[in-house]
Amino acid sequence: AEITFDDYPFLAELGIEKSSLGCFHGSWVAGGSEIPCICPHTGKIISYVKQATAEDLEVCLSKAEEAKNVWMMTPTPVRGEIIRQIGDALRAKKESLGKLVSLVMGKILSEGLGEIQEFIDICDYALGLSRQLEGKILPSERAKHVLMEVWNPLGVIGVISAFNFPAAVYGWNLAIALVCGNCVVWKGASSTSLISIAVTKVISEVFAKNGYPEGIITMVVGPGGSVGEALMSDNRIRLLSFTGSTSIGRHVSQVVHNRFGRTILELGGNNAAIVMDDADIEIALRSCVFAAVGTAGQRCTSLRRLLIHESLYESFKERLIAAYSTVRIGDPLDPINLMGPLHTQAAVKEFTDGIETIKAQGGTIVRGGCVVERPGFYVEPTIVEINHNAPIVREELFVPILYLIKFKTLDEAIAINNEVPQGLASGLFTMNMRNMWQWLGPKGSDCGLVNVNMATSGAEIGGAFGGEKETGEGRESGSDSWKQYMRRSTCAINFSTTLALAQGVQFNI
Ligand code: UN1
Repeated sequence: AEITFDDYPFLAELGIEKSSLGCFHGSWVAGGSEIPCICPHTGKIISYVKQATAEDLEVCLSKAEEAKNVWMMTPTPVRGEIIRQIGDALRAKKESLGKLVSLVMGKILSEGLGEIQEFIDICDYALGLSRQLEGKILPSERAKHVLMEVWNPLGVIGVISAFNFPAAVYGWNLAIALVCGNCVVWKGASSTSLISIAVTKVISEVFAKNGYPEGIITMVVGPGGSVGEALMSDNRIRLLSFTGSTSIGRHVSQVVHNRFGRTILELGGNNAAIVMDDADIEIALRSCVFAAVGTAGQRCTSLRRLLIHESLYESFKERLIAAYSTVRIGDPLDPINLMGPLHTQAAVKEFTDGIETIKAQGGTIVRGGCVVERPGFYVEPTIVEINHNAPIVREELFVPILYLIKFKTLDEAIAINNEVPQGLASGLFTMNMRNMWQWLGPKGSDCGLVNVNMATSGAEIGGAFGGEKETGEGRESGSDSWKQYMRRSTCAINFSTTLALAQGVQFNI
């Protein structure tokens, strides 16, 4: 079955057709096989996309190599102005793009719109950066010498993004990479290819309108095995930013590092929040429900493990169960709903398999646990009581299953927070400053995102986003993440009339 296009006028507004070509390098092409794009709410086909081949990717790469000569020589504030225009073009289409994200990915409209807002925000941020990408001048030990740092673009970078943030994660990488003077080759998730296409249309128009060459931004929809591998192994890609599973990330890391390319890896999370006995319970409750149920548990920052102090364990559990019951599930485009479907049928299987494993490992389902009998890929948001040592608790299930774990002391809770292989997001609810500073310090949370009175999801673009351990490496978005998208030259300059060697070395010829 297929959807009726007339029911979704925003598709036409965004130039989406019944059949699209999945590669852009100035023109739309694609020589590969066709894949359907499925709506997770109904299970119906939205439209078809023809995938790119390795040959199509090759054209993207060679055009990018060509275009970098223009883009990297464009003054940084002028690049900033182009990014400002990209932000404005996204603002003009925010409503339709947000709806497309909801239709294709399955997240509720408010989150779909939020994702486009995140893209707009990072454009604003990059515009500001365009006047601030700064180098240092450092003291030299030699008279009349200067040590200086100069930052230059890398050239061409690759972005492989995931289905769950089909626009924003590209946005973080794109805006920062562009302001730094790089061309960007993007491979989004195949199942969200309509979003890659719509976003690329909006952005490429800005470059074309300003008379820039083709190839500054290019895009491919294609199989990981051929197109993805080609992108990873190509020496022209100086930096590859990859978002996805830890197992694929491990492979990406090996391939890219084997050729001494750089990576930013945003892999699995297994995020915990700790509710202390002195917490503001209202804030803790609302924040944890959003983090666990929001995006149907399909954020890498979603709350997976909720650690509750023993003194309020039972009462907090009851309130959580009650709060879950108020979460309306259904059509993500209907604003009445707070939770949409899972993204694919495979995710539903991950959920049902996960529930079986949880039961086999001694877990108890205290709420939910079932597939919702209706069209589309719906499951119940689920709460489980389980021993923190159960093997399943160390894995990331990318579905709305929340583990409740009881603890006695903060030391014990921090140890549980840190005992999993992943290290992305974490949150502590407390009103006690001693607890807070312990949490933020060397013996506190070992994650990349360490929150207080806030659960694990919903980071702002101004900070550096990323994790530790099996979550990968590198940071995206704000703070000084831009440095990863540039190469640093340390420049030693002699303006004296003699030759002086460092460390006082004498070498008389
Ligand atoms: C992701 O799930 O891949 O912090 C990214 C958040 C969002 C980004 C999540 N701003 O939850």
